[in-house]
Amino acid sequence: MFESLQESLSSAIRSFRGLGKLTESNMRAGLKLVQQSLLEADVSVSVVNGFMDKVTEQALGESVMKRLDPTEQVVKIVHEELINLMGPVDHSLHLKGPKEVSILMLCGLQGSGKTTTCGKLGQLLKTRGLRPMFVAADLQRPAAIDQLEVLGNSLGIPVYVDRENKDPVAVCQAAAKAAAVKDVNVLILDTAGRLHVDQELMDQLTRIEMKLEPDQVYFVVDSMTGQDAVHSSEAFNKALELDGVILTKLDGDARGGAALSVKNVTGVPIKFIGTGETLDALEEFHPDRMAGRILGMGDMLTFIEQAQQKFDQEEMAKAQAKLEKGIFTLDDFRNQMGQMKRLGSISKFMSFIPGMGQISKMMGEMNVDADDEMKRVGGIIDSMTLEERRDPTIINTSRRRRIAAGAGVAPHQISELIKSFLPMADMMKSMGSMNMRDRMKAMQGLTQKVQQNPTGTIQSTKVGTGKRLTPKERAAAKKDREKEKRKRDRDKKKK
Ligand SMILES: Nc1nc2c(ncn2[C@@H]2O[C@H](COP(=O)(O)OP(=O)(O)OP(=O)(O)O)[C@@H](O)[C@H]2O)c(=O)[nH]1
Ligand SMILES: [Mg+2]
Repeated sequence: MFESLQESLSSAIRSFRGLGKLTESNMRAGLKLVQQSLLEADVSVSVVNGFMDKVTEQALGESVMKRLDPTEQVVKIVHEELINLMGPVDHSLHLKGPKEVSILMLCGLQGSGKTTTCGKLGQLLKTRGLRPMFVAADLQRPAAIDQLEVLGNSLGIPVYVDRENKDPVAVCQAAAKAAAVKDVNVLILDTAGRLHVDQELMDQLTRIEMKLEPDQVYFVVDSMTGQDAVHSSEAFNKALELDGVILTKLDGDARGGAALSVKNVTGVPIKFIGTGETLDALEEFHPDRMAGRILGMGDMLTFIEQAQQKFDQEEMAKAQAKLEKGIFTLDDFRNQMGQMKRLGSISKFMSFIPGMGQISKMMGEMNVDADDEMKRVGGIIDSMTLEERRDPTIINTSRRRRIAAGAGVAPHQISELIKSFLPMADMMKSMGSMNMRDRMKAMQGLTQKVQQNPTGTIQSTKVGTGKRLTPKERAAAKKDREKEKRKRDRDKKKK
């Protein structure tokens, strides 16, 4: 999401970091880069100007320049102003009590994602224990009704359809009557779209709004259309009282202009974002998390929330109990990877983890696929014996060769896996006994490390373990390594 904006903003921030001491003139130069990034991301010019005025005023203030860490302060100011720009957002759907019928009305231009979003909202309401019904109020195309019916069938949500009626207002009114009888407590109106904002469409929507008095009216808009999305939101907000914007297709390569401008230009906040074609790809929009994502700080909270929904709670509790006892083996690692898979693509979820955005991009450039990598690692662990998984330090050359043959990889890849696993295991173990606050702090420390050195593997801070190799063990390890190298050279020659 917003990769190019993320990239250009991080490079603007790096330019501050490279400066050593900040002066007014190089601060201004750095801020100019921030401004450019926003303009390139298609944020509307007036929004950028207002934003930069606020940021500049604070950044050049005495309190910032005098601090030991002015760059961090600038990042903090930009972060806070981004949050102010997009928020605040009230996520409540403002539904009536469960015994009454509430109405959500979706409107938007053609192809913006209204019908898909109906499905996503329907599913969300169901998981909240409500009983939604879709209303086919798009009578422009007969296929629109079919699309909604298919959607309703797949979700087990009833659909109110009247193919004879040509007046969407009458259809909605009849649906509201039917809802009372049908044991339904939320109606979701799927209205018709047009290619452009036109008077006829607006009149139709205003009539529906007047007659049905929906509890919430949402404008569904395609984020890929950039500033046009902002203009159409403005036009719809003039005709209807919009309660929120739902910004779709953020999984594509939208530049961010719409997400950053809508609230400021229209006064209507973005309430939800669509992040994919599947019906679970709807997220509440949190300006603070989005600002964090844009600044490459990752979005741990969304990650944790989605993880909590999808992870097997029992497995997680078992893993946690083990961690508290200071146990984290390759088996546990393998299990966690299995849990991660439930979240879908690993690559997608890497973008949520602080500092990982850049790494996943680099992996992409090097043609390394995170999902393939996970499969490979899984294969290696599968080829180990139980004993080896519990204590990988017992893996010597012959064991390594056996595992490599089993997993179909080169022996040095086993060593690499173990080398990166051990510090991670240390970290996991030390976090196991922490409370949530300390854990977040540890995560933050890790984030900073990754940001300073995004390509490096995670380095564990050395702590005395009391265990040292004896000279004899060291010599044996060295011999092992040399033997391994000779074998590799031989293999290479053979090829
Ligand atoms: N990638 C992605 N695609 C989406 C998202 N939301 C909707 N789409 C796709 O956008 C296309 C149009 O979606 P619809 O829901 O039919 O749009 P609509 O606004 O109902 O269109 P009309 O009824 O023709 O006005 C479909 O191919 C959807 O799968 C999203 O968040 N991400
Ligand atoms: Mg539709």
